[in-house]
Amino acid sequence: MILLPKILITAALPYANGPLHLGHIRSTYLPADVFARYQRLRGRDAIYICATDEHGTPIVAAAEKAKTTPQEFVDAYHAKDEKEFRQLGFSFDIFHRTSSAENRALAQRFFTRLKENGHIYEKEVEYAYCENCKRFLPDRFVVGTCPHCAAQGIYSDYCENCGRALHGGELKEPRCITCGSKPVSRRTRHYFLKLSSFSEKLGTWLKSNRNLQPEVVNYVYNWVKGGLIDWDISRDMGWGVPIPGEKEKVLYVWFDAPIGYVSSTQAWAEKSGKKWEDYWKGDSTIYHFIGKDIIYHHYLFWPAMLMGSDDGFRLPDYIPTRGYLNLEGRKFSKSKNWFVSLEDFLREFPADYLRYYETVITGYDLQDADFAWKDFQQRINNELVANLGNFIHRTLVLITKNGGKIPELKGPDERDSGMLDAIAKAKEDVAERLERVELRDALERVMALSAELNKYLSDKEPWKEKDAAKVGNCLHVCSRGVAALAILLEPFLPFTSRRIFEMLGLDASLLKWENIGTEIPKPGAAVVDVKPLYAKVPDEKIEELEAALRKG
Ligand code: B3M
Ligand code: ZN
Repeated sequence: MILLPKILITAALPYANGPLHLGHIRSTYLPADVFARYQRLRGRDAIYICATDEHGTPIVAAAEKAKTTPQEFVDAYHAKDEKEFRQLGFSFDIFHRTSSAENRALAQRFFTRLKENGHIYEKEVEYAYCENCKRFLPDRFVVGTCPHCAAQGIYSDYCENCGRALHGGELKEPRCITCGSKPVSRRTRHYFLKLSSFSEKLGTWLKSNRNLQPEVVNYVYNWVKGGLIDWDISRDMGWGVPIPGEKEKVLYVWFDAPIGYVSSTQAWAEKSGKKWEDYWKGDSTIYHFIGKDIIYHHYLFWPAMLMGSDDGFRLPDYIPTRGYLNLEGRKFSKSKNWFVSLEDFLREFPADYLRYYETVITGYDLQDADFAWKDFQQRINNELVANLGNFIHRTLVLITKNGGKIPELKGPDERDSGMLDAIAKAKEDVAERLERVELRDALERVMALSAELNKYLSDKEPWKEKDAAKVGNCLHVCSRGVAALAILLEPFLPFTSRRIFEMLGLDASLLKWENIGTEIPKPGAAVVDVKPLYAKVPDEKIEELEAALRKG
């Protein structure tokens, strides 16, 4: 038996605290899905793990606002997220939850081990308390001004302007989010992870792991050099993973959230008769896809937890980190109604339109991108419809008119053979880019192949050709181009890919990387139910969507 290399792919766990929008999928769920699909096409043992992040003040605050309980609230959003992710074709092996029994048990185990290993201590602290609401005010229960960059309206655990994790009591001009009063200070006992004592190990790891993006490592390394502050991992509240031996304290959501990657793998392994340790503790490669707002947590907290638990865990191999998505030049904001939800989008357009557009505007870097309806329309109409859709449809219609069967290749001329070579070359180029997680470049390379095929077909003009063998050769080559495109596109546009396979009468079991450029479909096979793949996005639709956005 050949042992396949194991690949573990995770995408940051979405908070189950509100509807997903176009920005959510761009940096994490979509790139991770493209990558996971590619790995599976190569026949590798790759799993894609995700879950909803269901603890913490973001959830409690949102549930209170919606006048419901945290449990009911997360149940509803877990189901909604799962449904929308499925509609987008995200191929999770499991979409689990951090409130699961597995996650609770594993988070408690991490806590206990870290404590036994001397990495956790208890300390009395002064903590923000609202006398009006009669509760402590951790994290998102308080807003104020960032002590580092002076940005306003910042939550007390993280500054979304300068990207720093904040510590209790640091926030300037704090206010209770519920009643707006100024919190007082109360003493309470908290648990701290000695992050400071991991500085050296973390620094060494950051410098030695060559797979990490240098632009990220540089600034994380500066944080380490600047001195890491011990991390407060307990909260005085009821919603969360209970701290062993405590009555009214739970673990900070950022402690149990990354553990959700592991516990969800455990739940998947349990169901599918696999060993989760093979992916987390064995000879595997671990990829955590994240957005740039959670760098601190994945490059420092999480590796420190893994190191300190001393439980045989691998450290992350790759942490592909990408920038944010804006909407027509401004930040997405639900409260300001500057927002397009996944649900809204999927009501108007096929999932592959979004997968296409977001991939072509996203590089492997921290750059932000902009979702603009007009740009979206142009990309879809000029690239997806006019290049890809047009080539495939022309080919299949010509084959239909020519007897409806894939012709044989008999004595190809130089141009025919050259086109087949170009398909083989594209296969290599695309693979090389995908291995490096350069997904946009890979998709651009597939589109370049499609353009080449289009040109080949136009230059050959089989509709004018009298020599039946020449016509046959051209359509044979084009049909192989169509099949190759279907496989090359599968990671990016899975719905398109399957539809092409149906029209070529190909079985889905042939969707394998190794079949790119081979003689599929076989000569003599019939094309089936040929229809255009795409429809143009009309001007009126874009005007309508722009107007809806501006109206709020
Ligand atoms: N839920 C924050 C976010 O949605 C957080 C990610 C957890 S990943 C372990 O970006
Ligand atoms: Zn209050």
